[in-house]
Amino acid sequence: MAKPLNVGIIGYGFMGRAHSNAYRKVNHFFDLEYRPVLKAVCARSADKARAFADTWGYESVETDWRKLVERKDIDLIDVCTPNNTHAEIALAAARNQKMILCEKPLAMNGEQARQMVEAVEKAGVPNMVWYNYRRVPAVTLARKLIEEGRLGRIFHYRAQFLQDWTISPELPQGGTALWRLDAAAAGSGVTGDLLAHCIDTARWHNGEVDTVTAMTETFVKERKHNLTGKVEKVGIDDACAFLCRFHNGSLGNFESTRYARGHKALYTFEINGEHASIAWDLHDLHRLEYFDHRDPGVIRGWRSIHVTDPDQPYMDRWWVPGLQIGYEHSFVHQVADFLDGVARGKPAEPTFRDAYETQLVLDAVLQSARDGKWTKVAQG
Ligand code: SOE
Repeated sequence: MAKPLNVGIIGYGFMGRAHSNAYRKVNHFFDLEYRPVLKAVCARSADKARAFADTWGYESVETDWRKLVERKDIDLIDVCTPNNTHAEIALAAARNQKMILCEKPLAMNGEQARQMVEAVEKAGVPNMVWYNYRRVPAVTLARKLIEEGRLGRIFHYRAQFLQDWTISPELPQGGTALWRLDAAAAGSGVTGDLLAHCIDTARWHNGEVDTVTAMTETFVKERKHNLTGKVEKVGIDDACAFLCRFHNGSLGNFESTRYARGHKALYTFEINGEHASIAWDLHDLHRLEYFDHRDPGVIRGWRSIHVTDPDQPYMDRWWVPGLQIGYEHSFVHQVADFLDGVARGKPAEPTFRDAYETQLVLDAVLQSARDGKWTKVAQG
């Protein structure tokens, strides 16, 4: 029988649901030493917390996260709140010796992230950041192919994350669901929200980023603020594009926007190496496109690998070959890897320290956009 690991989750939005679903499913599909127990959900509104607890099966409800992180019956704190609250909660959770899982981006900026890294490392508590796309089997397979050297020297890493949900100037900023548009709560716009994913995956595939040059734009300059009721200046970036140089000598090209009409969550990447190329698209997440120049000329071409076979990452845990899985499974995989890491005393990536490096790239991108200059990424 797996040992219970008591979870206290803070926040009940989109990510609260994605994580809760993963906690509930993980032991049905993975053989693990630990079993998450949904002990408590915390939200400011008792009614909403109670409704969430009833839906997902949490045993209790808190309305003050400070009480939750002090509770003796909680082993793990899961931070699913807006970005401006991550640091304070994580520091308190570390002081209380809790394991911590934190939503991305880790913090509002590199300095905050550094304090969070120090706190979890000083406390010696397992920690991880929910950069879930690493655990989409096709994305994990891409990393495996790169590690095996199939691409050879890498020349280009290209990624985009395109959405279109904020085009209307009537959309307010701030408050539940719309805090991503409020700079005070989010820190930045698409840079921290979407490019953070692309950077995390890119660093995982292709190593560290040395320098960046970026531009950002805020297309809608003022929006009504849900918390004050007043029309206020918009402080987030609606779009961001940057070029970078990776440490391995390859060139990076990244773009994100919430103004790409027709695209809901089009996260794509393409990697070009001396022998082979790889491409992936979130809208078709179970496929990995692969081109290998070493194939005989008569049959050479892009092949579309349907990632559903048991010898492909994570797929031995699911159905039979040919039957695909989806977005929510990336979170199940992440919990499985975390619990496995706890059992083996070997932390699953990305830890806070790893996510801190991503935060430093985000800082450099935003700095470069302000200065209009190539900017060196600080060393963590
Ligand atoms: C924004 O719309 C968002 O929900 C991000 O916050 C998530 O991290 C991303 O995976 C999907 O888009």
